[in-house]
Amino acid sequence: MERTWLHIVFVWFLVYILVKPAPVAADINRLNIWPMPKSVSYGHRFLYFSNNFELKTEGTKYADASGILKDAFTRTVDTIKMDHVIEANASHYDPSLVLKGIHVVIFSPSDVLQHGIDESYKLNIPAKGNSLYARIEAQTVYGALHGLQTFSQVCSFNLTSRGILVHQVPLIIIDEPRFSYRGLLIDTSRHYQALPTIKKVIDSMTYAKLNVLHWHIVDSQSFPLEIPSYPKLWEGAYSISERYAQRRGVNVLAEIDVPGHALSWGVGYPALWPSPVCQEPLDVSNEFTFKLIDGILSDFSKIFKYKFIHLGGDEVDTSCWLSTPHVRNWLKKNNLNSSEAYQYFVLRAQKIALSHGYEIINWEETFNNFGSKLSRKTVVHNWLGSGVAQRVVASGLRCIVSNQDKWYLDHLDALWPGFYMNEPLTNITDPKQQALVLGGEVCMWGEHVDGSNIEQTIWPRAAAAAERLWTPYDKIAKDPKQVVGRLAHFRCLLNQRGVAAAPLAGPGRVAPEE
Ligand code: CP6
Repeated sequence: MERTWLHIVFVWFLVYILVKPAPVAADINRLNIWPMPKSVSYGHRFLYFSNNFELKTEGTKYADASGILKDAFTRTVDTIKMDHVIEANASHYDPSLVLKGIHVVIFSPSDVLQHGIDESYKLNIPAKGNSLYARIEAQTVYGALHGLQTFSQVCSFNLTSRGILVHQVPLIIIDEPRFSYRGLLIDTSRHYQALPTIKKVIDSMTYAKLNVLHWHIVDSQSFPLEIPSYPKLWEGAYSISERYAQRRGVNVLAEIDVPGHALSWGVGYPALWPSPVCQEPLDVSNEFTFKLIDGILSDFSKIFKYKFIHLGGDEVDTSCWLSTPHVRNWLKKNNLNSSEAYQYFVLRAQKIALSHGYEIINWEETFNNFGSKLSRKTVVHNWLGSGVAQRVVASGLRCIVSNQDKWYLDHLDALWPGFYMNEPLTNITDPKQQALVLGGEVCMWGEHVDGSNIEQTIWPRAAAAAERLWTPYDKIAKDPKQVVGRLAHFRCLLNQRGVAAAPLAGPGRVAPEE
């Protein structure tokens, strides 16, 4: 009898071990930070996230007069409380271990946001002690903001304890971006984008540590922008978004694309059109064209404090300049053919931008056609194909990578593994030339998106590029399959934060594993 009971217990024990259900939710023991930091050392213990989680700033050199840190801290706590990643097997925590808050120490007093500022941070979460605080150290407040984002990703809601747990402790992270320019293009010309939509895009960028919003403000289709010097161009406001982005560590790169892609300018000022049947490129023969560009850039310089301005210069078809009599006469008088006139236009616009204190970004056609004539303060923005970056940096100019077959979000059939695998330094081996590649940018052209679908078109693919731009090369997975679970987790986090990121799986896609 006794032997039979023992037998039964033993058999059931075996059955339990063999058929124990697999955890259904995210594996809390996997480090689910996206983008992966430069250096991480972590344990497998848990802390309770205090109900009165607080910010301490003793010893900091940064006064936070404008409340950037305080507001970011409040947003972080709100976000953590919204994130409901429920994990299955966090059974071994000690309820007496409570994380009371974060102690943030910033060494620079300045809150100036600019290209190339120090974005590094250290995050340390101890696992033992009487009074437990996480600690973030950073040179600038914007580095500290990245630290808060990373912190939010090691917190999750636990169903068993009905509270938030901080996991992977003890945790020590030392982090900084690989590239200083990590951009996302949005296009407000082809479809109207409401201010709340743009603000939400900015918020979601900070989750993936993207730091440049390239705002393709105007194009042929519309001029949704107020220019105080030229009131007939007025249609909408932009200063609020600029400030909103700056407080979140996101630079705003404003673009006015000239001389092509500018038909809409002539709706209010028809003199900018060479003729009623030739409405673009802008009239190169008219002084008013350049006076107006000067007025726009003068107004921009009061609002857009990023050191770069984007002057476009792409897809310029000059054929109707030649068929417009007064422009043709002007070309003849100045002894210019039409491609020389295109060069004249771009270089003159560059000089105007320089006179307002800006450095310039131009699309790659300008480099391909007259690269040696461009201002040395030009950054060439690649979009046509690969190989250009190599030639740009060999010529000593700086470059941003966005090749259309890899990083164009409006190519809806382009899949996230392709975004993940696009390497900006392909075939660039000389460290001096590598340093001229400022980074890259994913482009969300607006022909097919508006507020109804912009989020799921940007995410999660932009996140794949964000890791490529943030994480050191030697820590980037060689095979996207190795990161699919972690990316699926990040996508889920975006959903919980109210961002409609699309699923990773689908026909031909690498399937999520959770
Ligand atoms: N608008 C402007 C666009 C594009 C460019 N400039 C574009 C071209 C080809 C593709 C996607 C977008 N819509 N102003 C090129 C930089 Cl495939």
